[in-house]
Amino acid sequence: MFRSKAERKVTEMGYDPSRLPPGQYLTDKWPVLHAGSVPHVDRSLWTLRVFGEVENELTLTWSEFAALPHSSNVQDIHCVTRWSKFDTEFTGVHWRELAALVKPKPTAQYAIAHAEHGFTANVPLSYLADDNAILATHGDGAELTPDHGWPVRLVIPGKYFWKSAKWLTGIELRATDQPGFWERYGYNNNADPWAEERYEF
Ligand SMILES: Nc1nc2c(c(=O)[nH]1)N[C@H]1C(S)=C(S)[C@@H](COP(=O)(O)O)O[C@H]1N2
Ligand SMILES: [Mo]
Repeated sequence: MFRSKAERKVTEMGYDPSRLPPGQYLTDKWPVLHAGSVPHVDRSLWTLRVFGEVENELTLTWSEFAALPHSSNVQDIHCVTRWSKFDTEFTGVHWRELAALVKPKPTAQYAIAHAEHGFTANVPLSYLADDNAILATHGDGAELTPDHGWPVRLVIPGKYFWKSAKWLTGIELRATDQPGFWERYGYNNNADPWAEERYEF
């Protein structure tokens, strides 16, 4: 028995329906979603600043970032607007490569992703340190397109996809939490799709 029409469709598409969080439907496309316009980023001027509760604040240029060890992972992504996409492959730089350089202080408990146009997204630092989190340059085998966050986007695994900031420009470590762009707008702070942590009201 299927819980829903959406689950039956997942099965017809050849997937285990238990991979679909409640209230979601599966798409095989990669939809584009964000507030505002796609920023025009000049990668030769792009920098990534890692700052806050760290021993060594750091600003990396694109060539410095690109020289760090890269890795890949595969994961399911879930947007709060109810689309899910399975088996998305991301390639990029894992947080551990940056952590080794900046040395987080013991007080660092939360990470705020900073992006173009002042966008922010907050998570506990443990979410950023997860094996499947990544500062991605590629998605599904191709360089990210501008609308998916080129040149670098964050991917936070297992949470609604608004936690995964596109057009990343910085990571701030903090001792205390601070709501990001969508969280200030009323989205749930934790964003677990399995618990349907969508909105605060
Ligand atoms: N900078 C920025 N990143 C963002 C957003 C945004 O508005 N600005 N929206 C988020 C939301 S709500 C989603 S669902 C995903 C969508 O990523 P995609 O367009 O690559 O599918 O980006 C997230 N990252
Ligand atoms: Mo979203």
